[in-house]
Amino acid sequence: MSVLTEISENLQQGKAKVVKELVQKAIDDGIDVKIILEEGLLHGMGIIGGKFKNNEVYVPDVLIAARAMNAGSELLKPLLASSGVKAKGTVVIGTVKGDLHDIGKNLVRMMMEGKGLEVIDVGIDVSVDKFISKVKETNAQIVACSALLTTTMGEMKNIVEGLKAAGMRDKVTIMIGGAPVTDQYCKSIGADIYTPDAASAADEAAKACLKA
Ligand code: B1M
Repeated sequence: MSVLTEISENLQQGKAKVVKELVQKAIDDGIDVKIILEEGLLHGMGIIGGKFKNNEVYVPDVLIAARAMNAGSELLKPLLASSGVKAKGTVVIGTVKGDLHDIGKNLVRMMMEGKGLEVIDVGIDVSVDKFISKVKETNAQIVACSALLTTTMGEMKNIVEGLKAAGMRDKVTIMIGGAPVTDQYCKSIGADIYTPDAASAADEAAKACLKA
């Protein structure tokens, strides 16, 4: 079995220590860092994402796989930076104002990172102004908003309106999600993309960054 396949398989099993050792071995063997990232780490995370979507694995499996991915990507980060490999796009993600639920949002972040995107997590209870200023500051192509309460999902409309008022609406793709959110709601507030789960959110974000 190649070291890249071993990285992918151990990542799927959530073996952070082994993944770290294998990534170091791959680096020492002179394998290109981009190949280690794409054919080892991102490959494994992609498989976990697909299984999560199909209910073949559950939240804890994704969390431990993501921890293994982080262990491996920590070693790659400085090498990726010096070899000029850029993230495939930038996403600002957060849970909307008044809402403290972050488990789903964190999963979306991890899956997006698993697609090679740079994800800036602004946390929970995030105001419209904070979303907008972070998008401005980072030139993000995507703003991703999570809401778990029927009482807070209305904040997503305020984010759409806030971006319009700031003259930034055409420059950024607005993605929304969370248990009470629907595609119909997404259309009604003029956001761009609704996805029901973390894996599809990551797929759609990667596609949107390719188009941007
Ligand atoms: Co709260 N809570 N909660 N809660 N909580 C819910 C959401 C609720 C449905 C429970 C219930 O009554 N049955 C209910 C909401 C009712 C409603 O509005 N319709 C509720 C309530 C009422 C409340 C409080 C008001 C309770 C109170 O204090 N009286 C309070 C509100 C606090 C606040 O936010 N201001 C509250 C508090 C809390 C805790 C702090 C205790 C805790 C949150 C801890 C944390 O997140 N760190 C909590 C929890 C854990 C839940 C439940 C049990 C689980 C939520 C969760 O993490 N699910 C939840 C009931 C439930 O959902 N069964 C409930 C797992 C997670 C992986 O799923 O977040 O849906 P989810 O994410 C999914 C998708 O939705 C999607 O991808 C994820 C994975 O595939 N997704 C996106 C999420 N964001 C996305 C963004 C995207 C795309 C997809 O694009 C950008």
